[in-house]
Amino acid sequence: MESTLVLIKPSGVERALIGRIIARFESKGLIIAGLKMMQLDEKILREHYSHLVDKPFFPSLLNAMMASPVIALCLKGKDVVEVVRAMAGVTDASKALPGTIRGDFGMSNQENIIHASDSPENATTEIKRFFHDKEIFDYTPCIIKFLYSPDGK
Ligand code: FUP
Repeated sequence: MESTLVLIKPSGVERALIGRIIARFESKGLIIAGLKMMQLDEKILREHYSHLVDKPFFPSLLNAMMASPVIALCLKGKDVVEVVRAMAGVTDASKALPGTIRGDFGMSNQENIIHASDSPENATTEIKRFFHDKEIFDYTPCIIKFLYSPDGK
């Protein structure tokens, strides 16, 4: 089964949306394989957002991401990277569709509530960046047979 990395950003933590966001993932049938609160620093953010370090908004993005602790989640499921990106909505929350997390809870391009990995390859890298191996749990919830057919579809 595929895994992905989600961060509930300071815009989600400070606005007291942690429970509602995690509830959406649970209700969808995604398996929570890892979950923790952590304070990000410049080192990990320069790595995580290496594709953006030269952008004019990068200093502001750094401040926004260090404004409070974040919640890191490792979620598992069939095609979970694509599923969670769809649940997140487009980057600019003011343009994200109603029904998505950014669309329902945000109005900003930067303060856009969550991060979600954009490919299975990046998900593998990002899970390693935010979690130690022993913080990822391999278990099968007893509801699994009501989430998927016997052939995993
Ligand atoms: P996403 O994959 O949707 O998280 O989007 P990006 O990797 O392109 O951007 C990462 C983060 O940079 C966004 F979540 C918010 C921030 N950002 C800005 O602050 N301003 C911009 O114009 C674009 C992105």
